Amino acid sequence: MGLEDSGILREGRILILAYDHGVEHGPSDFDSHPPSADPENVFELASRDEVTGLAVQKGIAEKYYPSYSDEVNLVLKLNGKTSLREGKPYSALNCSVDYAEEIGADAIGYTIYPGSEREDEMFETFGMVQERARELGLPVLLWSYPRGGKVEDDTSPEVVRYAARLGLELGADVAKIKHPGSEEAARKAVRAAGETKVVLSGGAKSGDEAFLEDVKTVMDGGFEGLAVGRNVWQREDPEKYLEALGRVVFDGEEPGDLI
Ligand code: FBP
Repeated sequence: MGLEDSGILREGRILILAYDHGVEHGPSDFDSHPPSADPENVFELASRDEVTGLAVQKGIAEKYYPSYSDEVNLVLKLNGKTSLREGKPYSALNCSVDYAEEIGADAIGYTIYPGSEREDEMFETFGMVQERARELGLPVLLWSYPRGGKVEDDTSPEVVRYAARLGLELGADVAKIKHPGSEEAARKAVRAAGETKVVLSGGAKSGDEAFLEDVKTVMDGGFEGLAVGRNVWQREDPEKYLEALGRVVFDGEEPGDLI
């Protein structure tokens, strides 16, 4: 199955809702907008037309995806880490590609922290995951997050460009990377990624218009879209915000009057 067959790439665009934060940050991420703590509400959001995929860990997929399999394209996140641990950046596999396929995943998601002293282990595991995903025909989405080691600023244009290139080199269909700060830097990251598609990682919630502006900048720089969590489901009216995001991502509209 290719990215387009999976539905995750639509009209050349990607708008994934990320919802693995219960693992990565813990439930406190849901406190500012309590309805977001209920996965059902997020599956409802992911059922909207603007959304091309929902990225969750396997426990959430097992319990909620069966009721939404017709409306939602599932990106199963295969690894993760909590904010409770200390030590070098590392994200451990907790779900196999085979199991992801069994529960109906349309694609798999995987995080690496290039630069970490544990980079070797993460590359090794990702290599096996990527190959198995190819055998099963599942598209591969890589959360490419340089961190640790020599990485001082994970949003510097050069570090982000490197992250994009790693997506291509390591065999991802989509590389999810940070905002490199400008349209020109976005363009360079896209060029570095070659045939691999590039999407923006959302980050902590910012202003309504400010985030739309960020998205517009990278779209103008050639990104295919975004994979975003807090900047959608932490908002008071996530439906309305998704509609605005959809107009920037799919229709190339200017953020000015959308919110
Ligand atoms: P956000 O849009 O909320 O930043 O989500 C993107 C994401 O990659 C999530 O999939 C993940 O839970 C989170 O960011 C991890 O963020 P970090 O590694 O910076 O804590």
